[in-house]
Amino acid sequence: MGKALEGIKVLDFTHVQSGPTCTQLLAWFGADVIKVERPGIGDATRGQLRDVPDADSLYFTMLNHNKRSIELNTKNETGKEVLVRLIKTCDVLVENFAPGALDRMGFSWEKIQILNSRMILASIKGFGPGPYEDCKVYENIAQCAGGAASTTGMLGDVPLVTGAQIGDSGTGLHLAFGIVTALFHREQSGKGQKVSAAMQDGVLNLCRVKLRDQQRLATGPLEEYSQFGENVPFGEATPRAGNDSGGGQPGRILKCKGWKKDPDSYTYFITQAAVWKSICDIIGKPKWKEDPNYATPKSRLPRLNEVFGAIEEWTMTKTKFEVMDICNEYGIPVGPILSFKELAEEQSLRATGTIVEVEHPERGKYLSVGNPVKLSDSPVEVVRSPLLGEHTQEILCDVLQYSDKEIRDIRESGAIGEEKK
Ligand code: CAO
Repeated sequence: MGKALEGIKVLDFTHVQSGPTCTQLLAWFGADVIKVERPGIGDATRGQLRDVPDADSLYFTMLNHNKRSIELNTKNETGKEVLVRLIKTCDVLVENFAPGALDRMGFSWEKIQILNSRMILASIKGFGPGPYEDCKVYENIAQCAGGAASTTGMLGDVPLVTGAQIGDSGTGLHLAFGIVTALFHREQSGKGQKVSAAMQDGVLNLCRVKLRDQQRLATGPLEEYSQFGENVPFGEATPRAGNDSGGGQPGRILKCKGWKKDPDSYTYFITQAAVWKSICDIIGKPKWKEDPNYATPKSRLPRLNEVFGAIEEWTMTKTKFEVMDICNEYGIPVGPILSFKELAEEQSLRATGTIVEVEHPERGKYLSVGNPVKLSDSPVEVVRSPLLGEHTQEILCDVLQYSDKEIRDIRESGAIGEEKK
């Protein structure tokens, strides 16, 4: 049986992280992703954060698996003709250029529709229509403009960005969902459509619980935030809440045995109401089960610091993995803080293909994150990223059906760069 997106051709004009995340997912599900890159230059990330001289960086290789690369200067007249043929042949065009770049190239949405009415044009921009629509945006700007930074960090301290790339990879995921939905719609309508995902919108979507809390502030303090028990008044906006869970089941990050030497010897601990009695027994506070100051979730909210202080006294006597083992027996939700060293070595993640080892001709073996979404009938084989222009000849010949003579002429025009050995 074929892969889920087999037969779908994607004209991939993406670069850096947000767009490539999206097209990599489509490639993993079986789409033929043709990455268009400037001759001799390519995606800027090929050369960024290089760890092996003259080899494509990990930044690039980890975001561009299972794609083919064609070098094509789309500002050259012959290059534009090749691009027209690509647009007529492909199902989806994905881009995350700065605002207006595709129009400046001469390929507006109106023109693309005339060339191929079934084409789906999918774009990532920093902002949607409005005052900031012309701005360039990178990850951390999106985290700030989408509300994540104002709610991340400790109360009274500076806003923080997070290591999770919710602006780039998060928006790439949103866009992939939009593309697949538009492909599904095309089955009925026979027509393509424009799919837009703004990074600000994507981050805001992932932070929607904070907009929930913003509105709850109008009716009183947010009692599950630690500052409530600390008698710190709330301001006008959803505050930073440190490691508070922020949900209906209070949680915190607590120290575990070895925390003084190991910066990751911590656990997340959730005081889920359903297992409160087991928590009391495990931490040696059996009287809290019946004590009206601790017995109900509501009664515990003003004294979260005391409650988590007592739990931490217990977690500090155990390693983060012992806490996990003991608590899991009682259905208490906890999670160790795993370092990237631990994740890289975790065999269960290797077994599921979530972490994969890939062989690359320029750099040898490296680790990457595989497809986090598993389809039972569309297994993913992670194939190394393409070298710059590695597939120019085969795409011109096999996909676009140019003759050898035509390819020589295209090459002479300077539209596709040097021939690869
Ligand atoms: N042939 C010829 N020209 C090409 C080309 C090709 N194959 N591919 C790209 N170009 C040109 C573009 O047409 C553009 O030219 P003009 O500026 O003359 O119109 C130029 O290369 C630069 O493209 P760009 O504007 O996208 O790149 P940048 O470095 O100036 O900006 C970025 C980078 C990321 C800030 C911007 O693309 C952006 O804001 N993108 C949208 C938001 C986004 O995705 N941000 C996430 C980035 S991290 O994942």
